[in-house]
Amino acid sequence: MSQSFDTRKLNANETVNSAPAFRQALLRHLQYTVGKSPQKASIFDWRMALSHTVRDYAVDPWFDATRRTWDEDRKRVYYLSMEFLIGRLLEDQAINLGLRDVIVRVLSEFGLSFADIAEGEPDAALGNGGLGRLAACYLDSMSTVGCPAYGYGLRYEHGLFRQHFEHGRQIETPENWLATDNPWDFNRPEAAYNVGFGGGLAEQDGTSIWTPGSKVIASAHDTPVVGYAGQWANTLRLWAAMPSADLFDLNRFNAGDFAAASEPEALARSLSRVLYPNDTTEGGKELRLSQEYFLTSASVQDILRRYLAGHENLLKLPEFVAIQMNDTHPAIAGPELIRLLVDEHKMDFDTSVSTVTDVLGYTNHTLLPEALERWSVGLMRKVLPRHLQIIETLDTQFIELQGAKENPVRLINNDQVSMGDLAFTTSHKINGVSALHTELVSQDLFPVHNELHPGRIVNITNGITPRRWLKLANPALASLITDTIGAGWETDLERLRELEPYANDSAFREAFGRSKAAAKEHFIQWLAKEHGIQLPAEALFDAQVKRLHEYKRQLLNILWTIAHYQRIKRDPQAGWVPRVKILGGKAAPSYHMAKLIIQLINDVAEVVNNDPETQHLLRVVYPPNYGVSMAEKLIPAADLSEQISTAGMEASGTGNMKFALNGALTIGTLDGANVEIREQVGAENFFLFGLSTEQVAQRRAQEGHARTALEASQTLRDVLQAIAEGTFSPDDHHRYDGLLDAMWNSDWFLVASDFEDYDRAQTEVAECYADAERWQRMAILNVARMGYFSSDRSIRQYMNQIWDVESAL
Ligand code: 26Q
Repeated sequence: MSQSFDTRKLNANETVNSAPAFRQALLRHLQYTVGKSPQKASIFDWRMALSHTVRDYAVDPWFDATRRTWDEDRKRVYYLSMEFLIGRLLEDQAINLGLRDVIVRVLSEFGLSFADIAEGEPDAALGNGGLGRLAACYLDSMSTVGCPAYGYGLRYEHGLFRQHFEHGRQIETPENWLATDNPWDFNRPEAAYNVGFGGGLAEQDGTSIWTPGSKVIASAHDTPVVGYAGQWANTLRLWAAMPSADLFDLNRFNAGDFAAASEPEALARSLSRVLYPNDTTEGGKELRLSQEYFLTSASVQDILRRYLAGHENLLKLPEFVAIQMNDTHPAIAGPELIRLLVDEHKMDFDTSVSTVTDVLGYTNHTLLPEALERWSVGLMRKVLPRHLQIIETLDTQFIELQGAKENPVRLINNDQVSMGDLAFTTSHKINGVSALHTELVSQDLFPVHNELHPGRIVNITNGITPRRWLKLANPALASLITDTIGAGWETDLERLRELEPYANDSAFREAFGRSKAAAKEHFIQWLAKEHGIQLPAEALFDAQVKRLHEYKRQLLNILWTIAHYQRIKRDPQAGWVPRVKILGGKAAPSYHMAKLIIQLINDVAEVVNNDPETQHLLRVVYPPNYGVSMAEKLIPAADLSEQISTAGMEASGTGNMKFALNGALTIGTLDGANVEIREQVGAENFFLFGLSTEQVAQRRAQEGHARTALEASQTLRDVLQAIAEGTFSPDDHHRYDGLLDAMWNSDWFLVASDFEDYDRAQTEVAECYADAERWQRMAILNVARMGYFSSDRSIRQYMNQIWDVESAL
């Protein structure tokens, strides 16, 4: 790959990249696609015209890549995911196509700002959190490294709910990203498949015949995903659910019962209506299981159709097809593929199992028992009777494989199908998402599988795309890097190492400081404009943004914040480092404790921010509706990154990587990818605290550990007492009774056990920040040593270790 950016490689027709050509294309779209003149066009009209123009540039590399994959008969990767948290696309695609500077120039001729126009695009929020964002980063990297690939997902009408606060409480409202046109979408009504549900089984010549009771049409919508420098492009194919024509009850309609006539239609459409807002399982929901099957069946049919268009012999499927399951959500892919090979293509059962296993890979993202998917046999029989039958056979074979074991692991336990065990038995490779997590997956989650199939479990530590999370999100730091080490780091992130010597260069340190100040200023402006909140630029920006979860311990953060507040109150003149506590993230609508923690944070903010004695030293802000676009502004502005989960509970984390890459220092536990980040950046450039995974297990086994820890910490007891006295909830002294009770009597997440050490680490943070030169040095070394966490590295590892596929570049 070229080191310096070469616009000629962006497009076959190099003249297209000039400003005059771009202007002409833009004005053409404004007039003929949008139907407006430059004089009458609104900012929305300009965004539509601009998006269509940029999209045109994506089409040539997209066609080329598709054609070459066919002509060269290449193996393709299929990434199946219930979530793709892609966010906005306009600036991202513009950057990858090398068009950003041209766009800025052309728009300025019309008195328009690219930033303002881009801001109007709704986030495609088709995911909850880390797992969905990882899928989006991997799409970008697969295109950038030239891995022929398709992302398959659902085209939810409503992505993740919108969050706002009323009296500090989270309120959810529907998200509506498709309310206005989606300019990136190529509708492909010809790519449509029937997906069957329910019905019954019949026997014929010893094989089963499944006759579904109903069917729904999956209709494809494609988005081109261009890699950096426009050398390759893949497809994100999202399925929309459509009622089959015979669903509309014409008799009822003609009889005047219009509402009832459209009921079955509405039911069919519900399969792609809304994303489930939980990032752990919500058991027993028929609609969720149906959504998972809908995605999987449509995708697998599409994959086989494409394979059979160029090949006949299904035994060779693994030579040309790799399917990756993003967690167990599409784990019905195993039984579905076996069903198609056996029932439709007449392959024998055992051959089909080994063929399918060679095709499939499974990525595990969690160890939490409540997050491991299980579906009741009753529900499976109702919705997918043939698949249940196949799973029962696989279960029998798996028991046999374990020999005369007394308590064999089973795919079906207590009338529940364990999707993790199913995914394992139907995959040739299973991967965890950080070194520590993979270790725990082998030892705690799949010890028996691991012994039966040594070498099947591999680690692929997560990564993030440096295009969106540095070049796009942090233009000031990105240009400083380019000015210092030259271009090329965008696709070779290890080159950031060349920055290391500059940590000792005072001129560079100053420039680095200015880039951080610029990112802070940008965030401050945005926060003032969007939320009317004013922040002091010189304060330490201390950020924890991620989904709300007890194991992520936002509670530890806010309890320490209260302790800090109490100390400032006691001695306001003690030379405190001014701090802004920034929190953000959504709680699952039914997760009561998580919502209570949000309310506590907002209640504390109300008191702390309005205290004239402390205002200038401590602020707490919780901007609502955290998502990809907010992250792009917030993360570059942070000085300190809070990665404080109970050890052993965060599979990897990827926010931790985004912060460190943008020059924030981490305060964190030895959990997930924190362990590897610390190894890379150096222990001396990382604020470590807390119990290790092993110590967590020991501590939990100690009777009354919560009380013991509390009795040892006067600081924490004072905090809990203030909460109990209603200091932060004067209107309701009992609001936090449940939370306090959990702290004293169970504390599963060991907030009390880790409090004192966290406090020690936070004191170190403040001391360090007071020494600006030292802090700057540490921050620069963090940036310089984060190259390993590029998602390009992760994707190359998947290609080599799991998919056995080669780059087409
Ligand atoms: C399953 C069934 C029914 C309803 C919802 C779900 C569901 C949905 C989303 C279960 C889990 C999720 C999301 C999980 C997730 O985001 N996990 C995170 O994945 C990241 C990428 O690997 C890791 O970095 C994080 O550590 C992990 O928490």
